Amino acid sequence: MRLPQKFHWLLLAICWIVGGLANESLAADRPNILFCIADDWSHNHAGVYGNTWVKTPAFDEIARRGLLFTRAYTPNAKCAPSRAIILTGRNSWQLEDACNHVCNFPPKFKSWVEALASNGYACGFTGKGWGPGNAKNARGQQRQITGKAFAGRKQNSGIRGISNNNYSANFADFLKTTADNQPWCFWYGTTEPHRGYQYGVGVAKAGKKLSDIKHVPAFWPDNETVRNDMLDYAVEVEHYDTHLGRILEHLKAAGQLENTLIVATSDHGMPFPRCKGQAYDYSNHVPLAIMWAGQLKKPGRVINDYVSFADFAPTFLEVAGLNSSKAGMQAITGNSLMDIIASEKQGQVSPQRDHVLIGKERHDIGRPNDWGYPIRGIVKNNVIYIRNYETDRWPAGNPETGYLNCDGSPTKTLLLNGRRDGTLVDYWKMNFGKRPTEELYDLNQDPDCVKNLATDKKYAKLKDQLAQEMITRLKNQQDPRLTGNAGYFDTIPFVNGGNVRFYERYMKGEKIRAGWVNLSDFEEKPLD
Ligand SMILES: [Ca+2]
Repeated sequence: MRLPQKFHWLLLAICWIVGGLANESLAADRPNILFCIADDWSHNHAGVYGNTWVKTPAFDEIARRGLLFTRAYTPNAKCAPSRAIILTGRNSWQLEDACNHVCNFPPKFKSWVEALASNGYACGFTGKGWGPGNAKNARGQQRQITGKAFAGRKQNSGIRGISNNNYSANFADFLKTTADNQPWCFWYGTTEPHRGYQYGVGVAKAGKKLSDIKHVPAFWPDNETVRNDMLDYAVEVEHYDTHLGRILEHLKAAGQLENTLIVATSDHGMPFPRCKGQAYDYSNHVPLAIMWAGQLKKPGRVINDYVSFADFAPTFLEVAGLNSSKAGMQAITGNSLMDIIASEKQGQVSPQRDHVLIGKERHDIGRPNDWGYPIRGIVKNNVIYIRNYETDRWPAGNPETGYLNCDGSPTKTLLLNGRRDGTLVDYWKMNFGKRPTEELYDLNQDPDCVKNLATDKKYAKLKDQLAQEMITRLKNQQDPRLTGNAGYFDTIPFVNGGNVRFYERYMKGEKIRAGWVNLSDFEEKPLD
C-alpha cells in the first residue's frame, strides 16, 4: 500500500524530532575528551614518577586524581608513525604509508577525531597534530585529522626554541566556541620538548643545578655538556606542563572538569642519541596519566598493565558510544582502556595486558635508496626482545650523511667528536654503531638497555619464547615484513621532495638542507 505524500512528510518529521532528541540525550551523556601530547618526552621524567629534575605539577595532579601508568608504550618511536597509531588504533605495520615518517596518510584510515566530529562532537586542536607528512582525503583536500586548528593566540616565552603558540589560550578560545550541550574533544599538542633548545637555559634561567640529575643514562658519558642538555630538555617538558596546568584551570572555571576524560602523554621518548627514533626503553616507553574526575573509581591508582598507543582510539570511541565500523574506521587492533578506568584495582588490572609490540621502518632519510632501519620487538615481563632485520645498515642513518635519524644536539656533537678524537669510541658505538640481529635487555637489572643478553645461554629459552610470540602476533596482524613482503616499507614515497634521495644527491655534491642536524654531524668519509 502506498501512503499519501503528506504521510511521508509526517513520518520524516517524527524521525527528525525523535532522532534529534535521542542525539541530544546521547550528547549530554557523552564526556568531553582532552588529549594532551608532548613531543619527545621520555618515561619517568615527571615528578609523580619520582623524578627530581623535571617539575610537572599538572601532570602529577592528573595522576593523583586519576591513574598513573608505569608501562605505557608507543609501538613506533617517531612523531608521524606514533601519532598515526594513536589516531587509528592500529599498529604502524598495519597502516601502509603511515607506517613511515614524512608520508602520505592514506585516506582509508579515518581518525577517531574525524569519527567523533561526524558523530556530534566539536573537535579542535592546537600546536602539533599529526605529522610531518600529508593528510588529504580522497579528493585531495586537507583533512582535519586532529580537528579544527586553533592557533590565534601567541606569546613569547623568552626562551629560544620554545614555540610562540599560547596553547592554553587557544584551548580557551576553542572552549568558547562549543555549545552547552555539545560534547567536544581537543588535541593539545606541544612542539616541546622537541629540539632545538637554548643551551644552558636550565641552569641560567630555570634555577636548576647540574647535580639535580641523579642518573645519566649509561649510554652517554656523565659530564657537564650532557647534564646541561638534559636540563634544557627538562625546561621544555615543563613548558608543556605549565600549559597543561592552565588548561585544567580553564576546565575547572567552565565547570567541565568532572565530565572530561583527560589523557596526558608524549608521542615517544627524548630527542637524544639512542632514544627517539630507536626501539629501546628510552625510545618507546612514555609517561601516561589519565583522569576522569566524574567517573573514576578509586583515583590515585598506579597501573602496571602494559598499554599501547593503539589502545587510545578504542577507548575514545567507547566513551563516545561508537565502535570502529559505526565510526567508519578500519578495524582496530588496540583494546579500550575502559576496563582499567572502570576498575577499582591497581597494579596489574587485566592479565591479558602482559606485553606490547614495538617496531619501526623508515624514519628520516639519509641511507642509500631512502631505506629505513627495520626493527620489530616485544616488551614483556620487563624484558625487551629486539630483532634488527637489516644489520648492514646504519641504525641512526649513514655517518657521511649526518646520522639524520638522530636530531642534532650538544650530546650528539660530543659523541661524534669523541669518536673522531678517540676518547668516546665505545659510547659512539652504542649510539651510532651497527647492531647485531638480536638484542635482549632485562629492564629490572638494566633499564638503560646497555647489556645485550641475546647471546647469553642463560637467556636462550626466554629469547626464543619472546621471538616466537612476537612473530606469531605480527603474522596475525598481517605485518608485511613477516608475511612475505618485507621490502614493501622501503618502497613507500618520502613526501618531502627537497629531501628525497638525500643520500644519492648529497654524495654527488648537491648541497641539501637538513635543518634538524648540525653541519658538523656529517662525517667527511663513509665509515665502512
Ligand atoms: Ca616527536
